[in-house]
Amino acid sequence: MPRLDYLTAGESHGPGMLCIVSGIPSGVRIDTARIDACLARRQGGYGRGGRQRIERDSVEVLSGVRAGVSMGSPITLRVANRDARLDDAAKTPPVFRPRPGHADLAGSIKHLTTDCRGVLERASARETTARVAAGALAGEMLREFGIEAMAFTRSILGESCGVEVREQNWRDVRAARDASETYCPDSEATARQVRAIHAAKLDKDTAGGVVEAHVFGVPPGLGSCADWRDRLDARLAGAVMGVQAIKGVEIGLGMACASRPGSRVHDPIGYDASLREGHHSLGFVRPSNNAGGIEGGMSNGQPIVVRAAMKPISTLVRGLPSVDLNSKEAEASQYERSDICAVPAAGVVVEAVVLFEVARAFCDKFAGDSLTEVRGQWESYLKLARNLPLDPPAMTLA
Ligand code: EPS
Repeated sequence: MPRLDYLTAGESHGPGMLCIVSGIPSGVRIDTARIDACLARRQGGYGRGGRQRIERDSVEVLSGVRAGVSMGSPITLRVANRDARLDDAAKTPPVFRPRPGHADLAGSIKHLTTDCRGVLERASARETTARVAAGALAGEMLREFGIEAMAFTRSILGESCGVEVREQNWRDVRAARDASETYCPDSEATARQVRAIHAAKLDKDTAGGVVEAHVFGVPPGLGSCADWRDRLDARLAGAVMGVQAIKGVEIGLGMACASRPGSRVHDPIGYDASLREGHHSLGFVRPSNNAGGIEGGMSNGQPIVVRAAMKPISTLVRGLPSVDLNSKEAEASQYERSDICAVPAAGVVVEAVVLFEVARAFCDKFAGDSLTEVRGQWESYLKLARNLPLDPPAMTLA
């Protein structure tokens, strides 16, 4: 049984984007309509460019699923590119004037060429189509255990919303997000964000922002404090930082922890016996969640909260100071059709990669070839954890 993992392949203007997901147990019902709904959401949001009017992202399942149910073998998902023209040099010409902020300069030097085309085709955020498909697939398994994620736009160009997301209101927040052009659950903040994106467009400029992901239903004990590679916060940060254009990641209170004393950072621990049986927290309650659901590299039963800062898109209509890589003369960076703002889409991508990492930690803890076996592991662990202290009592170190 391989660890839950995935690999993506595909270029922005190649025939399509692929992901191969290994380690999904057999017996998981896979609803491709739900995966397609995530893909459609990723294509949307105010500030997107012309490409999204061409594409109609939808998954084709090439392996690992039989009659809508996972088989325990690698699952291959393919999303076709309608704007496929990689081999047409007239339509996808070489790029010799690298865009500051894009992969163009570093990648072309790395590959010992002055044509940035090959590098930018793979570096393109078109690849996030495959990651959203992988995350949504992992979500199909997690929903069997009551684990769900929701991400939204917190701010764009500093235009911020102050909504507080809790276990009790997150579905309402999600509905408000889905009614917003910028995927922000506050209509006034949405209007300000739309104006800011529009102003950037008029200025031939671009806009970045902050997205925030929450995961609900995660039991305590996913991840590890024993090995830095398995710390859940480290895995989440790596996965989110691995998303194109993300420059900052926070868990819970994040950077703000550094300017508060401990008494105003650490979430008090309480116990509510009425939540012992039916709730994944096993009855432990925390009046605040500054830890973002992770302590010591492990989930603690509270919602997991991850925030990410996206830089503005590096393709500007007006260009930025650059050089021609052949002549080394100063020139404006090359313009290619692009988005003005992809922050709403970034929320969908961050939700997917966060969900995938939670699924990976879940499968590490509750390993099994079939969903039935995984469920058995999950149930027996929760039963033991609920009934602590165990009888006979676990050995303690003197
Ligand atoms: C991107 C450039 C644009 C974006 C693209 C990312 O593509 P194009 O050059 O074809 O207009 O639209 O993102 C997507 C295609 C997508 O589906 O998200 C870039 O240079 O990173």
